[in-house]
Amino acid sequence: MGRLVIPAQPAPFALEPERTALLMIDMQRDFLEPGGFGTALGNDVSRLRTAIAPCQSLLDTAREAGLFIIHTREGHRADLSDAPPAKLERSSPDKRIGACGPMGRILVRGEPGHDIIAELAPLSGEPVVDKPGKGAFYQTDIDLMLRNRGITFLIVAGVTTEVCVHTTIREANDRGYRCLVPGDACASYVPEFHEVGLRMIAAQGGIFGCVTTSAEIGAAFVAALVRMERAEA
Ligand code: TIU
Repeated sequence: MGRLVIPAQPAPFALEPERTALLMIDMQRDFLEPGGFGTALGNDVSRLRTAIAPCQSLLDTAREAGLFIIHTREGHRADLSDAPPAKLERSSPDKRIGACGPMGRILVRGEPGHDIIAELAPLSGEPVVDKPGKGAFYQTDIDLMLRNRGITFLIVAGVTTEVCVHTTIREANDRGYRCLVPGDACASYVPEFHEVGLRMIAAQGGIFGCVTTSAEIGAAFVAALVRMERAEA
């Protein structure tokens, strides 16, 4: 497909599609639907729904372009042996990780709440990485999977902007990946944190990466696909 340049802040982001992966971070029922971990933490989970349509559009673009797609899920083993006591103790016993809620045990693997929302269900061939922490690189094999594919560019979307998306971008940036964040495909329970979180990524010359929109990414890939079809005709 050749090199693509996507308008972004603080500067246009050039990527090679063959070396680019889309990371969909934690678009799980536990965060986006009422009665899960997000609710247990005292949040209005409806705030995250703005990211769903832009994430669907990114998935359509990535699937059409043949990008490597990885979905992540935050959660723990049923015996909670991989959940640090400091993380468990943060909430009251009836609302903490492992407690029973309307979508099963909160943030536990295999429970209904741990699933990715139906609107963004992974297709077969799209790996799902289960992570015990906020960052997608901490105690997972995602780095190995990306390096095996020669991936150096990451498009990172999902929830929440200032928690799991930010932590993942910081981890990726330190490992040498070039990160692009479509801001509208991320969301936070706290709108101010979303805005500031995006500004923090692009500040200081793009200290953690570049920020764009799902529409800019879609348009750049559509234009590249059209160029390819014309060249083949
Ligand atoms: N996925 C993710 O961001 N985990 C969180 O716990 N986020 C909150 O904003 N709480």
